[in-house]
Order: sequence, then structure tokens, then C-alpha cells
Amino acid sequence: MIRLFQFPPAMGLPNASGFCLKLETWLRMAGLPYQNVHTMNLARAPKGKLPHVDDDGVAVADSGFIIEHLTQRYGVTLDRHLDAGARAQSLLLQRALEEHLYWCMLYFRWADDRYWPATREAFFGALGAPRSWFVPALVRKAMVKQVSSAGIGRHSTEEVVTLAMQDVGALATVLGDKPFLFGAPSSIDASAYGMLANLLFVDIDLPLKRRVIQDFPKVVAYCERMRQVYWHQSLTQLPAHPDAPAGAGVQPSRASCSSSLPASAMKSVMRLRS
Ligand SMILES: N[C@@H](CCC(=O)N[C@@H](CS)C(=O)NCC(=O)O)C(=O)O
Repeated sequence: MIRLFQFPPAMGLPNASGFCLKLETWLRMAGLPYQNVHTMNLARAPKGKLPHVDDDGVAVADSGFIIEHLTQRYGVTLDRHLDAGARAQSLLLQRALEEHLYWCMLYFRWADDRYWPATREAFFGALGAPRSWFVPALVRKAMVKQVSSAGIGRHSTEEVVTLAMQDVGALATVLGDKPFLFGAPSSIDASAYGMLANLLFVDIDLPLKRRVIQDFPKVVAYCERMRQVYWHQSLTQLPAHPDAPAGAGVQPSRASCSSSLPASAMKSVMRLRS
């Protein structure tokens, strides 16, 4: 069994981490059964970040390495329709989304004073005193430092919006009028959804979100399509798993993505994949 270690749901999303949401979406796309282990404990993560997995005793960290490992171990064929050009484009797009757009999003969540109250409430709202007096400020300081080290934190809000819109614009060009980035669903759609849902589907009125909705309606429709096909049922509604380790919320996954898709959505995906 694949055990997926990731943050608990937040901000109205199954995961407010783009990388965690990417990996869980990918597992659903690949139709692999998994078990969620919700944790905030980064000290136990092999690389100090989430997500990571335990696949029948094999520990793997980093969403990219995890996808590579699972693809090989379970013979996942999600990307088999991609030729060399599409694979190269996918990789470049993935780097733009995960290594650039991701930081722009973090900038608004953690560094911009206007949105910090919403972030604090989403991540620390349930924290009791006395930890609530200092933990949010400490985490914020660390996150702002990371965003600044990445370079994005040194720009003005308008400049960050401009940079992020360039990323989304590039994605919109690759998407064109297709239902998924390369026609039929492939791994890059999981990455795109992880990052974009964290921008579009959180209940914070970011200027960047407004601009994307206004300028790139096809990207918004694409995210809605991903949500409809792969996330029509919310994991947050499932009961806690009895084997939950202390301090962690554990939930069983849907047995597989394919068995949980609405029949109509599944039919169109299968048509695209064949
Ligand atoms: N390259 C990694 C990135 C993972 C990552 O940055 N995770 C963030 C959450 S979105 C994290 O754990 N941050 C905690 C920290 O940096 O302290 C992946 O693909 O999994």
C-alpha cells in the first residue's frame, strides 16, 4: 500500500500545498490506491518537505521522484501518448510552474501584508494558546525568507503579478483549445492542477487570481475540468482511519481514481487516452 504523507486539507482545498495536491491528483489520475497520512511533521520527512511516500516499506521523497518511482513500479501508462517533443515541453512547463509560479503564489500568501491574515487563519486558526502567540509569526518569517531567497520576494506586488501572468500565459498557449495540456490527460496536468487550484480555488481575493480569471478563461475552465474529473468527491468528508498515528489524521483514499470517477467523465477521459 502506498502511504501518502502530506499536509491536512486547508483553504477549502484537499491540500493547500501545490506539491501535495499535485501528487494526490496524479495518484487519482494513475488509478493507484493509496492511504492518506496527514501530518505537519517536517522533521520526519526524508528531505524536510512534504509530500513523501512509504510504498510498502520503500521511502521516497519529492513529488517528481515519487511519480518516477511509482510509474516504474506499477507500470503507469499515463504519459505513453507523449512523443519526445511533448515530453520536453512538459518538463519545461513543469519547471515554470513548480520553480517559478509556485514562489509567486507563496509571495502573496506569506509576504504580502494584505493576505497574511487569511493565510494565518487558514493554517493556524485552530492552534491554541500559547503556541498561537508565536508559531504563526515564526513560520511566516521562515517562509518570507525562502521567498526572498528565491528572488521573487524582492519584487513589488505588480511585478510579481506580471511574472506570474507570463507563466499562466505560456500554459494557456500550450493548452490552446485542448481539454488537457497534451490532449489526453498526462502527468503534467497533475502538476498544473496542483499549482493552479492553489491560486484559483482558494477563498482569497488575490489580484493575480482576478487577472487570471479575466485574461485566461480557458485556463480556469481547464482547472474546473480537472477538479470535476478527478476531485468530484472530497477526501475531507471521509472518516478518520483507525490506524492513525498520534497527532496525524489518516484517511483511506478512494480505492482508485478510475472507480471513483463519474461515468460520463470517465468515458471522455478513456476516449482521449485510447
Ligand atoms: N520539489 C519538492 C518540493 C516540495 C515542497 O516544497 N514542499 C513544501 C510544501 S508546498 C514544503 O514542504 N515546505 C516546507 C518547508 O520548506 O519548510 C516536491 O516536488 O515535492
